[in-house]
Amino acid sequence: MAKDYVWYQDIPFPPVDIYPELIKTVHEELVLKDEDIITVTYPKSGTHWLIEVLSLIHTKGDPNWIRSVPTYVRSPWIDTASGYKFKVERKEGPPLISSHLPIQLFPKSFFTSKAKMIYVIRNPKDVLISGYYFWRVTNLSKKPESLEQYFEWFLQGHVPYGSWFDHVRGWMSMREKENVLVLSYEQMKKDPRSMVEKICGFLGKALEPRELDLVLENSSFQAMKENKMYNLPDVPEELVPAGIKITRKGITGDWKNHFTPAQTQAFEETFREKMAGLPPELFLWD
Ligand code: PPS
Repeated sequence: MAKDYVWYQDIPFPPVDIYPELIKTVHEELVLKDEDIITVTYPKSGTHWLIEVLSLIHTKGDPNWIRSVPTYVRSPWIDTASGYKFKVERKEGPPLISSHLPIQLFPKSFFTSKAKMIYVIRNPKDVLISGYYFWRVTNLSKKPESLEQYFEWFLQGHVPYGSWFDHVRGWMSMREKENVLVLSYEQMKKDPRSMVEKICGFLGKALEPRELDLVLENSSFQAMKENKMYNLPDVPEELVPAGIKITRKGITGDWKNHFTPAQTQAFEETFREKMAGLPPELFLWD
């Protein structure tokens, strides 16, 4: 059955595999290492895609690892109980980790470490649509009854991991740091090769041209759709019914097929108010 949120410090979280004491422990006690490579996103912004790219950069394009180990084991979400366990018990392997936490609840140890973080930002209107289609058919979180309802929840921040506006504003304060790279979903779609090159530069990794081609080939939307280790393997059917995939459409601008003119106007007003003062070049979408 669908559940309500669990709340911690006024942020709503999906209630499966997440609980307030865990978030507190992750925030206060989890020690991140300088060699950690962290994917941070607001949900539905391209998290899995970036993890696939990072995994493939690690294997120099060889798809064996991504095809044999689930995404959430390769790059555990530290804000879930199972992911936290994978992270603290992991003895070897690449130091990839993931999180959807807002900045104020992120492990404190990060802010004095040299761990590298990549934050992916996506057009929040598309984030809203992607989230609506995911949460309404899964039993991982509070289920919206209609897009109208979810639209209201989104503007209020009553959706998993809270307000998009607060999440992005919070993390954008780190964008000039040497160990933080901000990417956009839209840029990744437009020019994935340049994005992979940028990530390699940031991580100090070099790929041969053929290896770069393999990274791109194996992280394409189609390749990811077909990768059984990517689309929530092993998650019980009562939580994620068969056939539901993270890879839904993988396009930019799907919001245009859904928003009414009144919703577009209301959304843009909220955006202007909440994101005032941030440079417009951070928000490269239409
Ligand atoms: S989650 O559940 O919060 O971790 O979801 P997340 O991975 O952040 O985002 C899911 C959306 O990313 C799209 N996606 C991709 N787009 C383009 N190319 C590739 N390779 C790719 N992989 C995943 C996915 O389809 C979801 O967006 P929507 O709009 O729902 O299709």
